[in-house]
Amino acid sequence: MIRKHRKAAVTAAVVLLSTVGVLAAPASSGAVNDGSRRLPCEANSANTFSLDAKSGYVSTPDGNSIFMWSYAPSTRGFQLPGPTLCVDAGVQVTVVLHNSLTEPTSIVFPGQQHLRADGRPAQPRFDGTGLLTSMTDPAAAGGTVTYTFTAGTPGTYLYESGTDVSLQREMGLYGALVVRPPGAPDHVNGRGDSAFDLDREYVYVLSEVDPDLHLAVERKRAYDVTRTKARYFFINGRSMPDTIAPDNAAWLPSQPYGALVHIRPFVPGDPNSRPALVRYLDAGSVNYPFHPHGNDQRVINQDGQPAEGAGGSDASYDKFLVDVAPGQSVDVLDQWVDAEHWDPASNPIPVPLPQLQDQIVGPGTETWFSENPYLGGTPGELPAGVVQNNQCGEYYMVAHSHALEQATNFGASFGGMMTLVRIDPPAGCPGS
Ligand SMILES: [Cu+2]
Repeated sequence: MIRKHRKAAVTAAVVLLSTVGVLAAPASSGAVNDGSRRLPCEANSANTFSLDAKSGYVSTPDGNSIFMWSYAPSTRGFQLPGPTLCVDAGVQVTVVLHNSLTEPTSIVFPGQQHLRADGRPAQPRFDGTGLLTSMTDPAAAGGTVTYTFTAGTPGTYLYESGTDVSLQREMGLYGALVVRPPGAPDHVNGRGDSAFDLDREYVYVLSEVDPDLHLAVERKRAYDVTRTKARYFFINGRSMPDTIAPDNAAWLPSQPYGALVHIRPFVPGDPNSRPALVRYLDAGSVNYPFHPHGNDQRVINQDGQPAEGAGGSDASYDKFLVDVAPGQSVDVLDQWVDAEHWDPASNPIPVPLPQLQDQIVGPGTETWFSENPYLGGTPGELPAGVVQNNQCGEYYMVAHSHALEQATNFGASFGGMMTLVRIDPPAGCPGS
């Protein structure tokens, strides 16, 4: 496994050079995409959102163009996934769904309470033979339905189609709903130990598509949703290397959300030193076993529930590979500790620091990767003759689905459900 990962890291370096470095040039500041920004999400004081179910296209890194359905914000164009909606727990939320598709569609809001459709308690629909056709009231083609609900407990949720689900989910009708604890947007839930850095908050909507099925739907040909074969695997509607491009990259007009995680190493005793937060959501129909290289992630919240034991005791836990099941959400904290602050006396797991040379993964003598949660190596410390290709001594760790067929673009390795975690030197990175 290690050998495979090291090989992957080499390729990551090549991909990174060509994508982060070069393509970041159009950014107005001229800075490299370092992934720092506030979570792009829709929020307003009325907690009212207008979504348009419509068709559009997404692009894949191998040059393909896939016909999709999604929930577009009514004020903007088509996007995949649907817009991330951010609300506080307990508030009344209104979602107006306009259906621009040619068949009925709906939205279900798992984990939310008191769901009503057009003012009436939401109801499932059945056909004349008693078969379930929709888990909630749909909007007819060209029609509108207004949903209201009370936002559930703090955490991360899917909103997705409840109609002809096998097809409509595959076609892309899903998005993320982030429910925050009132008055504490920088916490995942009501627990004090769920604090995170608001400039390092990421949603990963995981999904996959079978392009043959999408083409059949586009051309109105027959298809069989029980015989799909996924070829593309998305984080936020993008595949590697598009996943590490910035939010709203001009060359991905219908795929606005990036997935490059940016971390500053943890500094013990510094109240401003907080972990990054990744909110995983599985919008597909199979499990996605996701992991970053080099470090565990701390699972603190799942399906809108804190990892908590009896009497409110902390039941969060470290996990190397987070297996996200269909419909599930898992919220994790990401944190690295730099070598300077590594203390073998106080650390319960005495992981030996690798030699600088062992952190190098070629080709030749280039630095990219440490395979270790403890970072070493600032530009001044590098051995003689070592070339530094990155910006300021930062590390890049690969993070991907470990079901390796999900880390491909139509069978080509090192694509699909994969991204990078960037860890800066403790002092920060000038110019980023
Ligand atoms: Cu791996």
